Amino acid sequence: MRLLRRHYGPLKLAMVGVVFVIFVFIMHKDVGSGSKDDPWLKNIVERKDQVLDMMMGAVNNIRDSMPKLQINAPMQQEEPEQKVNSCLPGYYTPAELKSFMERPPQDPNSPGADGKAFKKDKWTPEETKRKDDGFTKHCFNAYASDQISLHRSLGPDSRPPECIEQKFKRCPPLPTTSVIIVFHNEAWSTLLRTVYSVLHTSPAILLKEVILVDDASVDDYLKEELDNYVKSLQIVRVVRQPERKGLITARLLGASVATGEVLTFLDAHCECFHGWLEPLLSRIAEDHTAVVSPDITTIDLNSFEFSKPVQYGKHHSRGNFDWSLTFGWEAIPAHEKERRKDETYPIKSPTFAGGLFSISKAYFEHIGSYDDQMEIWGGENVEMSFRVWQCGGQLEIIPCSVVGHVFRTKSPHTFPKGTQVITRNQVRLAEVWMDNYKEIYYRRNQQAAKMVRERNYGDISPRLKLKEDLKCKNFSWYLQNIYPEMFIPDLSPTYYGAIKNEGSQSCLDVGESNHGGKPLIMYPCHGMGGNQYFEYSTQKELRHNIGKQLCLISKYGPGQVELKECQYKGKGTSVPGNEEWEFTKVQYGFPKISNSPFLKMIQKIHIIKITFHKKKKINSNLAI
Ligand SMILES: *[C@@H]1O[C@H](CO)[C@@H](O)[C@H](O)[C@H]1NC(C)=O
Ligand SMILES: [Mn+2]
Repeated sequence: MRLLRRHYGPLKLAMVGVVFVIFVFIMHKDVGSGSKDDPWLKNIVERKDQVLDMMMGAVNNIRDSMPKLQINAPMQQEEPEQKVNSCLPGYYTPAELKSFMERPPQDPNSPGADGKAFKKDKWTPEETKRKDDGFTKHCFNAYASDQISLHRSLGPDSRPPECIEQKFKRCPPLPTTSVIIVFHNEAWSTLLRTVYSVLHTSPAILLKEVILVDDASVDDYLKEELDNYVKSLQIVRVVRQPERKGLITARLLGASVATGEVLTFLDAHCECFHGWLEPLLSRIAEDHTAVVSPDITTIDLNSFEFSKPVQYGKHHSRGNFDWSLTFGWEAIPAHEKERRKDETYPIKSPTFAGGLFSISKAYFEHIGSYDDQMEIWGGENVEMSFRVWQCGGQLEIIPCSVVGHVFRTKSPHTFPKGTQVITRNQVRLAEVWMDNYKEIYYRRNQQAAKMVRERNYGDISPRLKLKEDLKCKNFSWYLQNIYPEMFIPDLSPTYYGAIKNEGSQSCLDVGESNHGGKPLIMYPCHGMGGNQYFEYSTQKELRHNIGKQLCLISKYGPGQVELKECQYKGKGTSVPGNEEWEFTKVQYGFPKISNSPFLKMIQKIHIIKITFHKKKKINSNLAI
């Protein structure tokens, strides 16, 4: 923040004042001695500029030659709102970092105590019904959550020793934070346990406030009852979005009222582990462009068991994306493992999940917060990932910071305008941040391609302006420098689209979550791309390459075609015979439905019999 703003300390002002008096004096002399038609007049103007330059030069000179301590003091006096950061040498003591609220003593045999699983042997029909209702409404076991204390402890600190022993420098001081929690129809117990968990684990000197942002919940208990309840918690307050607008606008609302130096976003069903906050804030104190996520661990959606961190040998993940612009996790590569000497080192991540993270409030605003024309949810995390990296920031996971989250297998929430808002959000991000690489995405998502053809994704000019103002780097820089492990499909494949069997009117489909190894299926053609997307590459392979480079391979005989990782990986590798496909017969006479290349491929490939290339002439039952 300090780097972004110019400061005019009292010292500097005094200098300006002194020099200005001298300046006025000279000016007086000049004007007094000259007459209107005197050539002096021109000279005075020139001289005025000279004096101004001298004056500014002198001030800057003095400023630059001063020892740093003398410069720092006036800068701090200037911002009376910030607490006077005395910045003593050394490290914060545990006493200084005492949490905002002490956890009440816990009965070790109470349900879910110490982060253990909730267990229950006998269920009355009424309890079973409550449990089922909870699942229907929240897609997690709200009944179990309701039985567990809102204050439950998570047991002893089981993080790696270097995390437990990590000390935090007093200088620069750790920034304060506002914790922002967006909720929509959240269960009472998960929401309040999240809040208490923050209050019980966050140092009082760092926790400015907890802001609960209601994205137009309908349940009564989340209205007045909640307002009244949080009053007793002093630093907790509720702000409301009257209309359901989704996560993005709700977060922007929370950020707009936040007064902490750092914004920390959490979901409404989290529990924070020992010492989760300090490492996040410490990293931002060190580098204000760091956008940092905790290591997110699982709170089981059935039992509410908290998966505790392990001391040694944790295999970390980082965020990635595929060419359908879906976020995912992957193991961190060897070079990143080597860079990290111990667990206190951050993990650089090409993308982030975007649910739980901290960012300097000033930097959040500087870097364009969120695209406020994105709707509801989806794509905003990938957008922010590309933007942060391309515009000079850092996206990192801090393993010493551990926060649990209830991961659900499906969303309990409705999309008021349907799930195409996700596609629309993705198109907006592709148009702004991906340059020509956006075509790779559009080929794989026909709904997106249609939206682009119809220019039906809103105005992106404010985001393009932001990109220009911040002098952000291009997507090819991002791919080369931030995510060199990412494969880049053909920018212009020979053909692409679906492979259709004209007879059965069905399409070749990789089936659900086929990452290679499973046989393919025939399925009604949906024309959306996705699982029915194939590319005929310049090497004559048939590639299904959204998340990985997968190729159609034949077993050199009758039988189903399979999907495997492509053998051809560029220089020094070649396409094996059973991955090479050739058109042998193109049948004409089908009605031309459209000129779009998508349909062209259907017309060309579906009506041909695909047989093996020269090496082994065996028919393959590709489109049966
Ligand atoms: C992207 O930026 C790099 C420099 O970072 C530059 O060399 C390259 O030409 C740019 N590419 C495009 C397509 O503009
Ligand atoms: Mn969540």
